[in-house]
Amino acid sequence: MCHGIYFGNYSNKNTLVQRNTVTNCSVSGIHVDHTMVSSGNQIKDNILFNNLIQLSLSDYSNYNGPGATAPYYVPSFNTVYSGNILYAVTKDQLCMQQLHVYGANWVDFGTFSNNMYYAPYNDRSIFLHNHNTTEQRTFTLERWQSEWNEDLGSTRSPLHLEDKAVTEIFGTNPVPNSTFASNVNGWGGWPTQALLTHDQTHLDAGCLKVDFSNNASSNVFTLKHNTLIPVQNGQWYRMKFSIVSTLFGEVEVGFKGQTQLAGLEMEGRNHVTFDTGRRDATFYFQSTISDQGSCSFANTYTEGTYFLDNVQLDRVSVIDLDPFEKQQLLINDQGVSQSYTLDGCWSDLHGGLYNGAVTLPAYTSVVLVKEPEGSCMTTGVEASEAQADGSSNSLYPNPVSRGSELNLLPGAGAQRMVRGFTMNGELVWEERIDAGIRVIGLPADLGPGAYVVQITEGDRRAQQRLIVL
Ligand SMILES: [Ca+2]
Ligand SMILES: [Ca+2]
Repeated sequence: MCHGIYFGNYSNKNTLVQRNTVTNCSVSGIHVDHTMVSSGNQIKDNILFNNLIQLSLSDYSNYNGPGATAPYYVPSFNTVYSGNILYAVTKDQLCMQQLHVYGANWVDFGTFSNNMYYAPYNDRSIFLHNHNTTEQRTFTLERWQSEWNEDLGSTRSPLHLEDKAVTEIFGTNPVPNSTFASNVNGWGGWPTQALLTHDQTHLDAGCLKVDFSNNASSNVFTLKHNTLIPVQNGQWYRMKFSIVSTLFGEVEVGFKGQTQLAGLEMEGRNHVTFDTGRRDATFYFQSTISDQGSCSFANTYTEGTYFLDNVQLDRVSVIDLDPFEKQQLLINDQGVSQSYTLDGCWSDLHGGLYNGAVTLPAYTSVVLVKEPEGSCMTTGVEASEAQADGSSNSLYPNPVSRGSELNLLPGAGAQRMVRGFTMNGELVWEERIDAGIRVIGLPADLGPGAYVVQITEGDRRAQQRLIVL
């Protein structure tokens, strides 16, 4: 067990753990184990970054030390957790884990406030495990706040990052009736007590509504499209969809092959949260089967209602993205302030912007998140404009206002192809430009942010970063 800071298994009272930085631990940053006499402990203002679990809580040691009395269950503790930064750098790390060892009822481990639950690659960042009942639950911060009435002043990362980038898309989306423009034909599921209806009030110009509250046949409803589509062993796929609901819940999603119908196997199994906030979910998997099958969405009758739209399953080529190119921890372990050189524009979790350098006071640390260059430019942090990546400036104005026109420098007079990618490498804009055309309109739905625009003319290709304001 590799914990950065461990509350011992004997007796801890009135202990303050404050303003520490803990990083790179193979288990937890801080492990707050409790005994039956644990009292008055506080975990405040710590920075926990890139540990497998940032903050781990348990009542495992209730069996140990003074006061230990069978059956060792304590319903609540008065431990305080406030002002901590809990930063999960990869999709497999957690912001908080709680192990509830001795009772069927959940333990209240104390008071939680003003923490930052940052998990840009997976917003299901809070995990509770009851060893007594074996129940496991995973929460977004919003659901944890709603159901536990804790952490009401706490925040989560505004970012949703992907761990891969698409370098090529093969063919067109094979999912039938994927946008539900006028009906939900071609979709069905089991058990038949679930109601599938066409809804025009959520998501994009028509979507599918699932309503499943009658569990006479099964507690779980599985939604699929009826026409089978193929996957090939060893190929990568990108599954995308939009989802929203009127309540908190989850869908288990993936691709179910015909050869997998009798069992629990599926390709690319994932869990995606739904709630009142729209999610545009994207994930990737490498198929282990060559088969025909369907995209599959399963939910329980206690979380029975959701709206679904824009279902895609594209065969793609992908590359892995390094999460440390977008997130970093700087630590000053010296007794004097120090300056650190930065590559480009970065922000701290409180919104402070740093361009080119950051200065840390003695014995402090900071978590920084990469920002588009435009963030520093438009706030005047840096006077000079950042240059495009390795190419001539072929687009202007840059930055450009959303929805306005963009000038292209004259080409050789041939037809050109313009492609726009997000900084994650996702293709969001593709347009063929006739010879001689030098002004093009930005797609109306291209939102503010940084993009890479690639212009191909014959066998020449130039690319440039474009900031949309
Ligand atoms: Ca509490
Ligand atoms: Ca639609």
